[in-house]
Amino acid sequence: MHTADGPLTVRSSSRPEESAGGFLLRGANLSIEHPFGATSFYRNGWNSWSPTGWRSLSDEPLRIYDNPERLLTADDAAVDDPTRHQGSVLGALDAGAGQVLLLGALDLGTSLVGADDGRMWGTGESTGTEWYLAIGDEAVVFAQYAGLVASRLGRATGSVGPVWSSWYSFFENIDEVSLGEAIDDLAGYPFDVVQVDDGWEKVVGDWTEGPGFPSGLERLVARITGVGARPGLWLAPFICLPQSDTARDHPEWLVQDADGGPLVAGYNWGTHYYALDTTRPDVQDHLRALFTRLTGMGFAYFKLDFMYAGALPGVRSGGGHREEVYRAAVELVRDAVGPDTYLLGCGVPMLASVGLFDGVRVGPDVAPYWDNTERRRDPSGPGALNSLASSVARTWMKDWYDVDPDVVYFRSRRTLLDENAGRALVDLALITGFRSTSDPIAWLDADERERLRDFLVARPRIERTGRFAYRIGDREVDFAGYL
Ligand code: 9PG
Repeated sequence: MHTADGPLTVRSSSRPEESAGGFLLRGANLSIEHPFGATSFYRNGWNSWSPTGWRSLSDEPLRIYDNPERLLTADDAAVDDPTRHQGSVLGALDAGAGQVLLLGALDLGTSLVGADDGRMWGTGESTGTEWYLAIGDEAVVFAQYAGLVASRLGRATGSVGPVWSSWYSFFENIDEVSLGEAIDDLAGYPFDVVQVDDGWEKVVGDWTEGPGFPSGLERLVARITGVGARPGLWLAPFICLPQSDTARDHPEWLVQDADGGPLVAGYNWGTHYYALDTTRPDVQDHLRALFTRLTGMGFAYFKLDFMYAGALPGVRSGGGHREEVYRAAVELVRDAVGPDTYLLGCGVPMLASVGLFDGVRVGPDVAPYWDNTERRRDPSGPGALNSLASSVARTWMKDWYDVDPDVVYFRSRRTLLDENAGRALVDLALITGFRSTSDPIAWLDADERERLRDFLVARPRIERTGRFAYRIGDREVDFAGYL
């Protein structure tokens, strides 16, 4: 291959075959000598929260530093390498003049793409791993890669309008009284879905109502349909906390580690947590019954969280590659909820979720503050900047699923975000088309309520004009200015 800067030399065990504006290659190890020097590298993280974006090869690699617990939760800890610019599934080099060189895996399985100032490499799990390699206009090349993957793994077809979620205002502090009031206040606002987030359940892993919901989920469903919205619910169905009945009553349900103990799948809620072995028929029965019950109650939207735990390396009773195991488990959920229920994936492995989820979170949690020095070395941590930085670098994934950049804020109370930062989040939601907020109407003044209404119905013309630059209606917005 030739570029304006000189030739590209590709080393692989197979002959490149021309396809889709680039080349198809096979192999466990690919190496490409490139002439671009210490240019920028596009790093893709493994799951929704994993560090993703462009970083100069002369800077420190984009990754999670000094925090093994977060590394396990928010990236592919098993293959982390602090010494290299390397990411999951695909990577790209800035070739100058709007052009990129992209290498991306087309198969499931652990594949890594990395680069230094002379070489880009891909490592796959087997000699049969298929890759796409292309050079050209950035948007075109990413779209060609996305299209090839979607042609293999499919595209879920559900669609959703504006979503109100309880998380970014109330967090786990929800009960039927306070949440019920916030729901009632949404009447007259054109929300498609009202999604109840973490805090409704007894404990993560035991998916029945906690003490704050004595009237039951059915009452909550009625309250939501009463304001003209579809009911949505958060769950993390593939994990359970050590203190859950699920973990205590069914230790045999848990994925094991190499020492024969339950595998620690990650950390949150001030504890470690475990993963369910979804290859077990009894776990499958449990999942089927859970989602049949919740769908039967009237939930039409599920935010399925911490899903990567279903794809972690570990000892499971059944066979199959961990990503195949994950897909089978999500397909089981899909079968139980039916084709018309919207599935939003969060904390999901990005590639392995293609074709299964209608929408996917593409960045870390947003927060009502911009940045936080403690987070400088943890780009997966909550914050508006971290969330925006990953999400704006993953808009090309729209060919795989709806791209959820997380909620926007209109409130001026209980937030440290200034107007500029608030505008950036709103613009990001407008370009992805996924609109959500957690602002309770009661927290908004008249002007903020008006801006929320405008946002919920806005359909501006969107045109991408650069890596991070867009025309939104008649405004020019370059997100590079925020990064
Ligand atoms: C509920 C929340 C919200 C939120 C989700 C998720 O990397 N981490 O350790 C990590 C922990 C929690 C987290 C995200 C990342 O939040 O993204 O929207 O639903 O769970 O508990």
